[in-house]
Amino acid sequence: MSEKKINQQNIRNFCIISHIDHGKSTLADRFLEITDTVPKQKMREQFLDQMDLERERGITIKMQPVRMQFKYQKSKCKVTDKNSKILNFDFYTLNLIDTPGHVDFTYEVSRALACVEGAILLIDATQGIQAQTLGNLNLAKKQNLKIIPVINKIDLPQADIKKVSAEIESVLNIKKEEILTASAKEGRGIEEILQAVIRRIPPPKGDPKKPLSCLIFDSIFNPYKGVICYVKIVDGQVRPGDQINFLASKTFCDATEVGYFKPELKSKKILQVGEIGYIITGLKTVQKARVGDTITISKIKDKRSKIKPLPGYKQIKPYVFASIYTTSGDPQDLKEALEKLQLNDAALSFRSESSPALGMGFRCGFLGLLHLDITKERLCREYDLDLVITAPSVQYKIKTRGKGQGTREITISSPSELPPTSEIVNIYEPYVRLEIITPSKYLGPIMKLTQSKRGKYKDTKYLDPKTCFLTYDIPLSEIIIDFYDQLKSVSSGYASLNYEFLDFRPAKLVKLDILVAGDKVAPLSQIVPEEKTYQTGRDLVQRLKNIIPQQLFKVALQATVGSRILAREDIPALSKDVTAKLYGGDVTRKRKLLEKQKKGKKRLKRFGKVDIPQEAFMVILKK
Ligand SMILES: Nc1nc2c(ncn2[C@@H]2O[C@H](COP(=O)(O)OP(=O)(O)OP(=O)(O)O)[C@@H](O)[C@H]2O)c(=O)[nH]1
Ligand SMILES: [Mg+2]
Repeated sequence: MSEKKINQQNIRNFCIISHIDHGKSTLADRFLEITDTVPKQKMREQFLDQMDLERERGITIKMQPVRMQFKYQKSKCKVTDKNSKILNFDFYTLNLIDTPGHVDFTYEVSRALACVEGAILLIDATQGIQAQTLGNLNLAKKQNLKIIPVINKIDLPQADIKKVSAEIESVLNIKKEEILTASAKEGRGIEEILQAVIRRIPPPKGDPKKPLSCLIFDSIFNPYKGVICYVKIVDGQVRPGDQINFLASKTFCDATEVGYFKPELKSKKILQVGEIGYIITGLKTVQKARVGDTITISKIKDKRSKIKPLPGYKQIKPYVFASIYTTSGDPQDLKEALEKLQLNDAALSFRSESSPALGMGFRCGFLGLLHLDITKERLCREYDLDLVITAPSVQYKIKTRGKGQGTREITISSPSELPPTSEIVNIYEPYVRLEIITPSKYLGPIMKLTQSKRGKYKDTKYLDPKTCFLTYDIPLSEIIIDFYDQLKSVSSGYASLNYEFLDFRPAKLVKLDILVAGDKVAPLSQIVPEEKTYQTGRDLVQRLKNIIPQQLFKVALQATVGSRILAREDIPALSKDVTAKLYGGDVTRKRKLLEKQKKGKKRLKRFGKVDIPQEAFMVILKK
């Protein structure tokens, strides 16, 4: 069967970007419908959110590419901008990438943006411009992408199209005539958006005659097929059977299959310049097919046309660290699971470590708490592992005084790595630039909140008379835990935030330890600002008291800094036989109960004399 050659001029590659929940995946649904990409009986809401976790939580976590065929008819086109090269009607291949909106997954957005020539910027007609609208737009502008602004959710009674378009015009500097309106839910304005995609976004550049050069923007591991790379063909072409070469990892292998996304994998005989698709490599080691690497053909006839690696992606730095241990299986299984997850999640990092109480485990780096939570869930579900996760921490830089020698700087990502106080000259903690967009009536409570989090006020701008744009420099450790929830609560849900890493700054910090029945529980230690130690310590022991089960003896919970005890709570002794009440009766009932108890015990970890449940390690997260 011969395949129709795709005319490069008739390809459009684009993303949908926006603040969280402004309707990207719902708009993608309507595109899938009007292009007949997904059969009607298979269609479901937010079709491109394929992971169970995404569907349960109603958010997009992974970017998802999909290819559609669209018949463009000039006579139907209501978009006014002129483009003389376009025929009366023609078929176009549209490669769409749906992206996540949550700030933890910005790395997904930036990788998607590097593969396309344009982006639909979606803005909720009831909310207007939000923090990630600006954040994601700036990323798209850095890639010189053509932006198509679309106001969505115009069906809602609170929609204020006039106000939002004035905001887009003044804040984003986009002409009013370029703004489209839509209701992704009701399917209004959808065809007009695709017409604008064809007219306004340029076809991909690239030379079909050059040797293959393609960018890996994502990859997955399939136990039967091996590593599957998601690619954008920048130059040349690739067919099954071609010998390919990964430039950065210096790996050679065969392309066993190539194809595109429907959104499931659909094989093809050739991937040509400008196309977005996949290459199945048969590689079994995940490290060899890194996101950002360039793939080329091994045997290039003309030696002079040596392929240069594509710019790839900035190495992403994790911000939040936590240790993961398995209670049910072999640490080796956990390592393999992390390696496979890492292939599909380029922002995840880990190294092995061991703890006297928990055994072999891994210190993992994440982009935020939602990222940590999602990783934990995926490890449990996709790899069937029982886990203990320690309290999250940021990284610190520490200037230390060695014995006899001068000072040196070390970086730590866990409170247990903090050197003794006598050796510390200075501690530096990470700061971020925090941007908050809020209706101005919540300015007071928001300023109070940021102040209590050690935020340093920088600037206020007015996007319109009733909407403020606030800028702060703030320690990262203060906003990763529950700042977002607190911000939503003080602003009745209206404020939105975005942040990016700034630098490390000196701070007065100390290590707060927790003793349970006299034994230090290292995974519960935290690095906290000196002025907050007393309050944090008291709060922690009070909450732990409700989580750690009663023992046969009295258990003291103490919060300490060095040898100083800041707070103490006691868990009273218990003496109770769980099966006592099951006198007589059926022996299987008794066995069942003991079995259930044993199962519960698996999730407990013994520290000194006391078993501590997993929830205790997460207590720091909930305030
Ligand atoms: N009334 C109305 N609701 C909409 C419209 N578009 C989307 N929604 C709703 O808005 C919510 C979020 O929609 P999603 O499509 O998941 O938003 P998203 O931008 O993909 O969200 P993330 O990927 O998590 O950032 C869902 O409840 C949708 O039903 C619209 O045009 N009108
Ligand atoms: Mg989505």
